[in-house]
Amino acid sequence: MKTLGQFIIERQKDFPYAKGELSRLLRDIGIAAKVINREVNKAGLANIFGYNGNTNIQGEDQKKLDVFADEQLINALTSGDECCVVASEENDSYIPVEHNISKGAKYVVLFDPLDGSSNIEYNVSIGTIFSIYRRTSESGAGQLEDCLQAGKNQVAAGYIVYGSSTMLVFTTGRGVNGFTYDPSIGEFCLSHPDIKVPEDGHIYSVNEGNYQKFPEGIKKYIKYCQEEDEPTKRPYTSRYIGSMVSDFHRNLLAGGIYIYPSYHNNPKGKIRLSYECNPLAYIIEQAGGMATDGVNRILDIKPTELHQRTPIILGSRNMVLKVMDFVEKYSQVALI
Ligand code: AHM
Ligand code: MG
Repeated sequence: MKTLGQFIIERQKDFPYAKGELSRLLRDIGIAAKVINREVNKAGLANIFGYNGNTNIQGEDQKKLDVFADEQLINALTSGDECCVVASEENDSYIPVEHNISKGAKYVVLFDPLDGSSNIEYNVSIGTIFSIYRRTSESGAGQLEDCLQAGKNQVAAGYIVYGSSTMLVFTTGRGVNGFTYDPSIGEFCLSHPDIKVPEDGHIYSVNEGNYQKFPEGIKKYIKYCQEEDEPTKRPYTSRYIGSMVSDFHRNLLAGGIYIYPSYHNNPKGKIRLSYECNPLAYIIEQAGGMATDGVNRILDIKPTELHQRTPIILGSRNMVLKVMDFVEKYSQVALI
């Protein structure tokens, strides 16, 4: 059995000039994940359900657990020496780490502290998603430009899913590895080495309640998924949890596709480019899958604002290619 700590140290040997900063960063995220996991698991007992009375920058009501997870990650990341700036879905602005200026901190971490928060009350899987970049600014504390990098610049990305068991899955650009939390020893242990997403999947995940508002290409693809066709094993199975990280995790292992498209009063969709789409796009590509907004590769999109949203289609390669065909054929206007 290999723990996350052992795995990280082992991998670091492959980078002879690395100073171990990225390893320490991943370890810090792993520790924050354990604390968040503990609170998520006892949420029904502690007074931590419900709203805290505030709204976040996107106008969404904040829940107590969202805020708790956010604080845990900010503390874990800013108390180490590695980060020059962090930014989170729950905060209006980025947070420069002033006290790390003299230490030459070079990493930028963006995260969604608790994805799928509409499910918190109901014992449904939720997760944490993170994305790590090297800074692009030259000096001082990290700045907005460091946070507005295209996803292809990521040096690592991952997520933790708090489900029937808790798992941490991450990539540093050399494959995807999954670790299951063993509460009896308090460690994440390697359980899913070198994850590859099946090229052809049979699960589609989309909020079909919005069907009438979707672009024509997406509507046609959903109908395609529902048609009977023996050779392609259709109809496909519909599964939508409403926690992207959980839908993504299942589709990564089983093969499938997650779609959150634009719809008419919401041309950019709902999902945030830097906190959710980029890290999951990096992981899916590392696992052999694809991620697109319908036209552009997600990892090529250069964000212009911190909380930017984008339509997203990601998962098994052949399923994503199929959606792109439908989009090209039926949606006169590009998805974005
Ligand atoms: P959140 O980060 O505030 O939880 O929002 C993102 C979530 C995704 O996890 C999920 O797939 C989607 O929003 C669900 O939205 P909808 O209820 O519109 O289908
Ligand atoms: Mg989210």
